Amino acid sequence: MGVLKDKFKEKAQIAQEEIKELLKEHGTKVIGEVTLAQAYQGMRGITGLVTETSLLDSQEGIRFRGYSIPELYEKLPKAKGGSEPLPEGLFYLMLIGEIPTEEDVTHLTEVIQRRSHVPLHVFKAIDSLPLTAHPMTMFVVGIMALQTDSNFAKAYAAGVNKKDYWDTTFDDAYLLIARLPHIAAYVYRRKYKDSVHITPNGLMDWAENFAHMLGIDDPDFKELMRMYMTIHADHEGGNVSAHTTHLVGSALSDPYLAYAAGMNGLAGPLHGLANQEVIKWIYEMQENLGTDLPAREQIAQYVHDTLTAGKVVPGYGHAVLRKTDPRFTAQMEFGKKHMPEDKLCRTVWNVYEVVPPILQSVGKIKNPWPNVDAHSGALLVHYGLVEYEFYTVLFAVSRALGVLSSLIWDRALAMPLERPKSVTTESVKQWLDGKGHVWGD
Ligand code: HAX
Repeated sequence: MGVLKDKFKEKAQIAQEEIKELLKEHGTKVIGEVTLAQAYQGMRGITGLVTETSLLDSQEGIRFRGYSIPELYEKLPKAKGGSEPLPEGLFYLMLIGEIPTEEDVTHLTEVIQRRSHVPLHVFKAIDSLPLTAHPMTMFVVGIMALQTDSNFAKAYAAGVNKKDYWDTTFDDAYLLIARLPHIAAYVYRRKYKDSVHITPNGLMDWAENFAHMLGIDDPDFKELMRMYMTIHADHEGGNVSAHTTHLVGSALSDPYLAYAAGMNGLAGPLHGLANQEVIKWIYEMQENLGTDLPAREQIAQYVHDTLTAGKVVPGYGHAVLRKTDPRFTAQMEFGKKHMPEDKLCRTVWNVYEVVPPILQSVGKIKNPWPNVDAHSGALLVHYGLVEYEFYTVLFAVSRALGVLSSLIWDRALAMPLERPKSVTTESVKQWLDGKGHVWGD
């Protein structure tokens, strides 16, 4: 761990100085204004956060430290014989801000493997839940049980200097990332495979070992896991999972508490749970229409029925994006390469042709295009991972890379307690009547 930590420390010291200067010179510059509508409507479009790891462009999609998804494919190291980027490399990039060499990534993989042992009480905590519990509930309970190992919490209790908060945050983040695949695989095998668990293989890379522990050793599935773990890792700072992790972390809650909180947000159907909702929606459509390859006209009718029933079309729309999500495109390309005749994938591609014009015609929907969740389930089903309630757990394991590298940066940059101002409707009415107000002039 030492090499990466030293490199991070060096980068963080430079960034601390730069930001200090930047704020000294430009700290009073205005970067936006806030309307009353924004305060009531989910704060869309308000710029009020700094997240170093990635930046989302509404037209182009996500860039990780300046690199788009196609650029990551070109530049990040791959497994031997593989063509998908290794997620460890993305973690390095988000943390350090530079594309790692193959040697850097191999080192990172080895360090992660050495730290992947999960204490027994974590499994016992998961086992105490009924089998009917949602996999995300089991997963988050596992993370909370692991919190007993927090180095940050111990260091804080011992009175560590605030300048060193980042150090144990770094250690906790690393340990969490190393252990999450085992916890997630344990949840999967407990719930769906009669608790027949698979021992981790210390010679595999992070995503490969995860696939192995899930029980799917097909080399193409391992490639899918490398891709999946890479593209789901981060989506700048305002989305619910990233923002929650940052917010809870800002109270100096340790990385386990902060990440668990973020993953509770990911478990919402408007966020990460949408990946299970998409596949559920397609299965219901197939059942309703009595075919596993519905025609475009049938899909169109089903979409209209969904909207008429007052429900959302899962996997479509986004709070920031206004074009097809490049993470959807990456998955579609994977599908076209590995399973061009797969009926479920073909249905996803037909849905992609049918849904956008219908959503556009509704008028109020700002983004009619697919997001990351519209495709992932169909690829997973192809390799036998059919238990769709588990899909958000996969997302959560990947998301750890982004939100935890951000949390390390939060600590290194001494980001303070987050505490925006709120108002009441009564105070708004008084302000509008010119009778005084509770916020600035
Ligand atoms: N189907 C039907 N209606 C939709 C819609 C969709 N896919 N997307 C947006 N709308 C509706 C909204 O519900 C809203 O309706 P009301 O005014 O009646 O409340 C209206 O269109 C305007 O919404 P918007 O401004 O376009 O979108 P928001 O920023 O409010 O919400 C969401 C963004 C992602 C939550 C939204 O598009 C949605 O619910 N999509 C379906 C669920 C989904 O796929 N979520 C995953 C998003 C990506 C992600 O975080 N992955 O983890």
